[in-house]
Amino acid sequence: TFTSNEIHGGTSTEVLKRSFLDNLSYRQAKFPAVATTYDHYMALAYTVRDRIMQHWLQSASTYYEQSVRSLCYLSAEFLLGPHLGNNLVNLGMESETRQAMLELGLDLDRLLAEEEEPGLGNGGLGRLAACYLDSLASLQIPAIGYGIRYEFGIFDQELKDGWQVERTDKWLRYGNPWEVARPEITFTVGFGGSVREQVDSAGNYQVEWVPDRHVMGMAYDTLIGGYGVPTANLLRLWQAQASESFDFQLFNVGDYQGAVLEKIASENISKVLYPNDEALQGKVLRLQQQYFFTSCALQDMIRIYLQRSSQLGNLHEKFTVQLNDTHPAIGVAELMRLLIDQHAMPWELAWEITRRTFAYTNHTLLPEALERWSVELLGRLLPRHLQIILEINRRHLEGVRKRYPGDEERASRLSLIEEQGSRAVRMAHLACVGSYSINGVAELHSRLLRDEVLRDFHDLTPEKFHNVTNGVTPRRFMLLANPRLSALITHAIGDGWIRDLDQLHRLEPLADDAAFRAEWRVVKRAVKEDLAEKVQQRTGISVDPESLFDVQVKRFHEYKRQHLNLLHILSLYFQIKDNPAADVTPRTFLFAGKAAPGYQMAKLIIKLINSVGEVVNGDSDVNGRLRVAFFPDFNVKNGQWIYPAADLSEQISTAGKEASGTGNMKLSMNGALTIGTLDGANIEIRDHVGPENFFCFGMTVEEVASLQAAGYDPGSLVRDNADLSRIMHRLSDGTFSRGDTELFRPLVENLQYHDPFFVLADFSSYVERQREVSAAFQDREVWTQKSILNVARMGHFSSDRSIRDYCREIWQIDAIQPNGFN
Ligand code: 26R
Repeated sequence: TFTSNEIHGGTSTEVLKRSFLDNLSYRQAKFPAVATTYDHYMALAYTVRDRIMQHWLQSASTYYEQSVRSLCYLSAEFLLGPHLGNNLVNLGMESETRQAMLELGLDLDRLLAEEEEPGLGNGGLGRLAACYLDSLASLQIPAIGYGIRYEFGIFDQELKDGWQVERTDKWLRYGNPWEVARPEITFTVGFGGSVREQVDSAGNYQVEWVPDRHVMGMAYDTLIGGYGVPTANLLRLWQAQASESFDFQLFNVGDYQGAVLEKIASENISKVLYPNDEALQGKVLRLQQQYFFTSCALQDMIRIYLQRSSQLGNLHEKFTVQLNDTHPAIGVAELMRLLIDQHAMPWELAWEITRRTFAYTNHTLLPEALERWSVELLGRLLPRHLQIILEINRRHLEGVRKRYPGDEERASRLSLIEEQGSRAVRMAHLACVGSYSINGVAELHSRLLRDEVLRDFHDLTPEKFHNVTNGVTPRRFMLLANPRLSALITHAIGDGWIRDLDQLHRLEPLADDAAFRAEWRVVKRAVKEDLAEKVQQRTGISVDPESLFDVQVKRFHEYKRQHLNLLHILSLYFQIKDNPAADVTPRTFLFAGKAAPGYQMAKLIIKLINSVGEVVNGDSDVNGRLRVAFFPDFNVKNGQWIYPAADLSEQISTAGKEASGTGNMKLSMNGALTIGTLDGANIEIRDHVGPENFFCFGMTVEEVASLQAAGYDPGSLVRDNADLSRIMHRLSDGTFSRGDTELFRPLVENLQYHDPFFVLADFSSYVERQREVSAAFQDREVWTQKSILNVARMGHFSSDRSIRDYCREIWQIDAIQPNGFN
């Protein structure tokens, strides 16, 4: 017999079997003879969750007793990926679990495959938030992640005739064993209505916001356990629920149908993730989502604070709030409202606390992704917040005018309100004024923020500006995704690298060890075979594990230039057509990624990849030397298959456009060499791995700017380059579209006449560097050496390093060991 502690916390094979069978009976309500694989997955998930729960209870009670300073990470997206495998890795119980399942006649890998991943994010920004949660827990930093429990996450992608088709993601359909519903933690969030101003009996000026609608936010908690430590933190996601008490009773007496419809409208707020990145739509539902989760998070933070203290004057000492881009930036106005209207605080004190509470991370420089909300719309949805924003702006501009007398242009540039055209609130400006820290996500990006996009704010408050280069978690993206490589590394240098990624440097001498290089190649070969099998299953295309795996996986966007990659494929293809006996290095071009459903050009690029693939893959002159495959439905799970198998990582955005990139890090950490522009974190990756182990090409930010200024004429590049003009011609003559000369015209014309992302300008440089890649791959010993050196020198790009930077430079938060585990 086992104690309760053992049943819920033990990790021996015997106790795991017992807990698993208990959960199958008492939580999943199944007897063994009728239990499905999914039931087994659920029973195992509950078993694992209990083990993290113990850690969380210890951590939470320690945080409470010691009244620690904590981080609130506010993000509209958390792209977590499957939990089960990651939790087994972090708890260090994978092999015991595998054994326990085996003894029960079950295969752990089959159970792992059952999990429907929570895709509550679009791409980089959401996945970064998930990596940071892993590092915060692993570094034992008291933290809460706050976001939205979307019922439908990012859509599932299918391909039909080479086109992207979107399918709704019903991730909650069969239940979610990882979350704990907290109906007792529910807050009210108001919308609309009006603001009443009055003078009370004591002569005090009073403001009262009377919303015309209320929605409830209910908490759902997911535990995030650290790697190899007894610490766990919370991810608290808010679900919208109709509020019976306010609307149902008060406003809808006698109109039952209408009341139910209104209930549905309220619950729509957390229904679906907006699948657009980097292009604003200005939809009111999106602003409702942003305000909804931000208000719930701040109310929850104040509730927790008031458990230990009776007045809010020191709120900023116990909490700091990181804004993941401007999506939660309305929080600046909301905290002011809560302090002033709900807690009777004077403006000056409330402003002091607010400014010392928030810190802001910017994730994009693209003008179309900078959030602006029309004053009219914001005033209708959140009249009190608009009033507060205008007052913040009045005081802010008063300070600006005092500092720069007569400089009205500067004042209008710094204003929170854009006055040209229809008036709009600039959310990035609100975030800058209402925070104590502003940071970019890679050195180049932070410099461009300081010198260009937020230059006037830098002039005003240079001390607020920081850089924190992004990082990714080696637990998920090395240990879990690539167990073979991880075992080889651990065998060579011990397992300290998993918590301290700089220890990978110890691999450097082994790059010169022929026996180690051979083992490295055995691993790479094996993971390429695994991926080849998946590619065959998902696409029907057979690829040769011996060929160079050339991988570009990320969201589809013109600035990321998947079409530049395509132009290179076409240049190789026509080279073979000209001379079928040409000596070409066999390559498999693998693409994966989703396009925003409304982004026609991105969808056309996906179609073109598949169309080119059809022709190239079926051409007997090519004879299998080139293969083009599009792996459908790129998500965290599929990424974990792809990253380990890449030889070459394509990071080819127009310089100055990719804020950081994080896929670049995941690929390089798994031994891919990069072909990349001097953009985002590519620059720092190149500095770390050494320029001789990185294929750099293309214009610099400065060169892009001067070409732009001089007047860029892409058409002349086509005319002057025979290779390029043939490619452009063939794209529009029906060669890749079964005779249809119209299909790809929008793409071809856009490149010929506009080329806003300088694809053609970087083409020759790219093709030239790709020739070097092909040659380098022929010498496997040298290639392997470079691959090992890439991994050995990527320690800097662990999200542990990023979180340490944030803790030291921005948050001033220390690690805490849970009591009872010392
Ligand atoms: C406003 C709305 C349309 C919107 C804009 C942008 C919604 C979502 C986004 C996503 C952006 C901000 C994003 O994901 N940016 C990426 O952040 C990563 C993490 O910092 C970077 O690595 C990556 O370069 C950047 O594009």
